[in-house]
Amino acid sequence: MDKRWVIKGRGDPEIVQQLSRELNINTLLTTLLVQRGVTTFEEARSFFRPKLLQLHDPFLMKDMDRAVYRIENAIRNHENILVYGDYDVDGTTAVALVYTFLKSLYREVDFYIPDRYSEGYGISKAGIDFAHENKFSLIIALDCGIKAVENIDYALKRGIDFIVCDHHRPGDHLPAAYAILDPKRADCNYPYDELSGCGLGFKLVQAFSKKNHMPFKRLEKYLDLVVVSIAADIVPITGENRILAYYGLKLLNSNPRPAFTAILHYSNIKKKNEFQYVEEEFAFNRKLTISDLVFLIGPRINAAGRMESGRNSVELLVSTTIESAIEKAEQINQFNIERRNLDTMITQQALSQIAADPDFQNKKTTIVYNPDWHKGVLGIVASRLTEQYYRPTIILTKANGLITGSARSVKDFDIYNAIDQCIDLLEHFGGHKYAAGLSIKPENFEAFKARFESIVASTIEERMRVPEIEIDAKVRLSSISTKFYKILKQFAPFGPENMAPVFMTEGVVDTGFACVVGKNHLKLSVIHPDISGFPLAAIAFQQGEKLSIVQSGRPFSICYHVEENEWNGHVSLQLNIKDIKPLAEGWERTD
Ligand SMILES: [Mn+2]
Repeated sequence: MDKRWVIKGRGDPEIVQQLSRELNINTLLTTLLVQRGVTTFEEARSFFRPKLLQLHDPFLMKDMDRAVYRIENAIRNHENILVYGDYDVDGTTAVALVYTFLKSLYREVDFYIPDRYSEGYGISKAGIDFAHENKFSLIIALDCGIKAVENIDYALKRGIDFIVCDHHRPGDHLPAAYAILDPKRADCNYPYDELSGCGLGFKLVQAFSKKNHMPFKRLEKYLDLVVVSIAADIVPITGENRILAYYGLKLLNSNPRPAFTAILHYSNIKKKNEFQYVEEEFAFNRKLTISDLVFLIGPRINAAGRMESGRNSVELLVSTTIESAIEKAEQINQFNIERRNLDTMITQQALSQIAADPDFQNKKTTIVYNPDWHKGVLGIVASRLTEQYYRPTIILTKANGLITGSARSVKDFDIYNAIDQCIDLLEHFGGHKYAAGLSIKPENFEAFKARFESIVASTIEERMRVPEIEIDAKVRLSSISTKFYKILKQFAPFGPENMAPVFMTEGVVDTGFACVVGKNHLKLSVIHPDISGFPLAAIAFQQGEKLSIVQSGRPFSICYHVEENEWNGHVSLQLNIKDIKPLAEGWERTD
């Protein structure tokens, strides 16, 4: 598929120059810093050297004092405490964190994860009934609860108090919880509002420890859970999240809890897609990155919630010995294999449905429906089809008499808005700009399909129909040196709002040995034809079809990440090429 290359603005040249002098590094590196919002010497220092001491005081959060007081009181009065969380990665890591922390101080603590299918997202009546029957009088809700106005009233009537720790946007009314920790509350002045649900759980235990004069050191062992939640929930890796992610990764790479050792054991890290070739052929060692957590660890924790119960995930996360973790991880790995098989099968069925539609080429959307598909993997399949055809996509199945499914969008197109214009045809609908869920009565389905297609067709801009590669800077190959990379590496951890930089270089040629290796990967070595310099090794994963551009003898342009490649103990730089175009083709600029 053709991609648009879009070059980011370079930032204020005066600030770039000034920062460059102060830090004594070149303007290419300072441009990258300024693009990431780092504009002063002080900001650069904390960017390159994140410190746990820079974490905000948890008591700056609205209601934190009340939350801590209520927990202290519960312990003093021997109340039963129930830690309640969502079934996804963020929810289960949050529960594991708060549950183990409290359990290390106090016996009468248990946890509860609602069933994805029978109870659904958020605080359920079934969960409250469970608490009531088992004499819990305090529920700490993590990663959910901010909109549970009715069910928290239901709990209150049964003598159960709630502490809500949620990072979702509140509705018009807050629930009648004893304390509500949510940095997105209008009346909360906490300096950072992008924490994950598990990050909020961490702030709660940080506050409890601080008030009770427990050393911060005792909390560091929970940071692996926090970084996994940050990665899986796709929150920005900025501010406080960046500090938590930095130390969380450090812990995961040095001394992970048994659960993560076990999950990695089953995920055969050598099979990661982007490094497929390198790792199948050579032994390749490197540290875990945020994207490993997204692609290897996250799906395995999620699989339990999708296929059986999120309770399994929490039990794995809190295991204290490697033996018990391996046992549970094996089971979860089975769920993940089942999930993957379902996902592959449904994707194939969806693709053949599309192939059988003679009108598909003329449409601007992808909508596929099969009453027999498993609801738990529809979102994943929708994402896959969005990648494949690059259109607003809806995948549906039948459940409880309704046609119900998941929607995914392409960059800049607001699918929530488009579906919202069909609201009169829908039974349920929720979500945000890029992802939504909906259900429709069967008799309204045809009308919905037609209206959704016509709304998308009349509102989507031409540019949104072509995937885009955002380029941080245009550079000469001579800028890419070991010294440059040594500093670039310190921009990590990479993730949303601090992505690994993409560079573009125009007018390079191959040194003559380009070839296709492994599963359609293009291996080449690039150089500027008119400037002396060393050739740089490059690999373009799954782009074997571009061999002809490279072998044409004419200069071409590349955009790429810079990486380190370790081979036989020898470390060298390698360009990981995202796209290749003949030199004549243009690019855009977003100054
Ligand atoms: Mn969350």
